[in-house]
Amino acid sequence: MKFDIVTIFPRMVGALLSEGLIARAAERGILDVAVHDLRSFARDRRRTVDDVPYGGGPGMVMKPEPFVRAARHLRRHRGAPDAVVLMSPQGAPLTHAEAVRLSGLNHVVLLCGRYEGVDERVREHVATEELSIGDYVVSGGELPALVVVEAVARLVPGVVGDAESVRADSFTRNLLDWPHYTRPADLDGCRVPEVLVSGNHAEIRRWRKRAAVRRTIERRPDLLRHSVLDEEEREILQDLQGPGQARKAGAGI
Ligand code: 9WO
Repeated sequence: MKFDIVTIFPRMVGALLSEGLIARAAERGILDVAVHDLRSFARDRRRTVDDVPYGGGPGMVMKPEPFVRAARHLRRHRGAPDAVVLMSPQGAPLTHAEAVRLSGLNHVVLLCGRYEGVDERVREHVATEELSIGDYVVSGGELPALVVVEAVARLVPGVVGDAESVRADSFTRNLLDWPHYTRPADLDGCRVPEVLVSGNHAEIRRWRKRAAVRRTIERRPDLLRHSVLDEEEREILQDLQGPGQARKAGAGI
């Protein structure tokens, strides 16, 4: 799978891509992630990418032409993309389902904005879609674009060594993870749950399922509606939500 990231901070983005899972997948030829300096698509000597807003107001707006030229350049040199994504707080929320959809594409371009915003015509004529990573303020699209690359790339076969661990990951099933422990078994009196050191694998499996279902009930009851549960987990859910169980105030389930 091929990603192209367009940004005024190519070194910032490149630094995060040069280590870890993504870098290893790129070395192995499974991923091709390229970073492009938006300023190199500016035409003036100063390499200007922003301008004052029409209608007045504070701050600067990113000019459309560098994005238009970047998209043209990428089309010519990297091939026609399947999606051109503008990272934006106005975009559709990034979810596991969205990541799955994008992981089925061959070539995705990610456009990163800065300043007060991006000229609306970039949205309308360059981008094919907009994605948000959540309802909070960040200063630009760079970290959000990296979040998208990482969330999507992990779902590309071969990027994560152990396919089972991708399948087991929480949001594949809309169920939160169970608690994890490693040595020591006793940390200044805080002991690892006895069942995990018992060697009884059926019991361990059941304990983990119960812990995952309980956590989802307590922390993310909104997920539970979409959870994909096996029969044992459904029984555990019924048991935990049974008539004898006080429902958590405001849990919304
Ligand atoms: C500022 C603002 C102020 C009051 C009310 C709403 C507001 N939204 C913004 C805003 O969107 N600022 C952007 C910050 C302007 C362009 C650069 N910024 C940005 C954020 N680019 N991309 C993101 C982003 C955030 C979350 N997910 C994906 C992209």
